[in-house]
Amino acid sequence: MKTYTNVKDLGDLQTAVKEALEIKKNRYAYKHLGENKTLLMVFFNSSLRTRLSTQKAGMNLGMNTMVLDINQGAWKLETERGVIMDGDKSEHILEAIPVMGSYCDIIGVRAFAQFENKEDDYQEKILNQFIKYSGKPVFSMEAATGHPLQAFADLITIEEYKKTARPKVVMTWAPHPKALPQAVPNSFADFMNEADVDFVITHPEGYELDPKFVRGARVEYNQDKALEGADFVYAKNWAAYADPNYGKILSKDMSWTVTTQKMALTNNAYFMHCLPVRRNMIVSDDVIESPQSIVIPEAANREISAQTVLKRMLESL
Ligand code: AN0
Ligand code: CP
Repeated sequence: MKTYTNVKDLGDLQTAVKEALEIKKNRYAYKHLGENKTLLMVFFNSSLRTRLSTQKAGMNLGMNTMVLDINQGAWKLETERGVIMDGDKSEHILEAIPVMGSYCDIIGVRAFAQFENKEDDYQEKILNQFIKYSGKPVFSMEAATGHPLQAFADLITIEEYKKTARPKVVMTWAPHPKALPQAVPNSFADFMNEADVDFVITHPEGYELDPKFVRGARVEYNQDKALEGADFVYAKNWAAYADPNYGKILSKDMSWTVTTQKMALTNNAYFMHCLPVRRNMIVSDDVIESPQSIVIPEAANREISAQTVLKRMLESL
């Protein structure tokens, strides 16, 4: 595997989930695969889970791991070509990327949508420059339009907890005080559309996601109706995608918060969220603390999704 930016990079999804579950049973089975290989993780944005789980995954495989926080101690990077660099940015990304590539064997990149220019975000301008100029395999640790390590961990979790062959999975928008990217819901939709599940998306009008990710999924504007009979409730906030409101907050309607009353509409569903989550905005204390909440095992599976991807990248070096 040379890049990991979306579901297609995994090839057959059932095979990938099977491989992940095998790795989970014996996560040190491949500890010689990464010997003398270096993983570099580059963060343009904050992280708790991705940072720790991906580093742990690399260590399980015997890799050396290095982390660079671009905004804490590195030079500020210019990303546009042709700019006269007389401002606060000391280095151009066109030098920084090949230099970073020269110190490692595999690179992970976190670069969120900036909500300044929809085209730049949806063309994955930063991630694609790493792919083009680093000379190394590159994987997304949440880029502008996707978070495929999260969605892969989510799918592994659903596979572990499902009680029926084809569970109903409902992804619901929920309110949040700040504008958040569409990366997590985009990737979750991308994976669920490929998986053997009955997938429904629910959100207020105006929050339609890019059709490239929604594809044939059912969209239901009535949250209560969508939640009926759900086996899994996947909550997430995102800012508007559609023009002219790209990156804007259109609603903070607290009637969309996932509460005990909302969960009562479901088929005793499991509650999922990628975390970090704002309690009593996205989900009530009661729901996230209930036995049906699987947010902790979901986060733990981030180590497994990362290890599966890193193993495949190491195997193709
Ligand atoms: C980010 C987001 O919504 O994309 C990261 C989630 C994994 N969340 C925040 O910035 C709070
Ligand atoms: N879910 C997730 O990616 O969390 P972090 O932002 O903490 O890495």
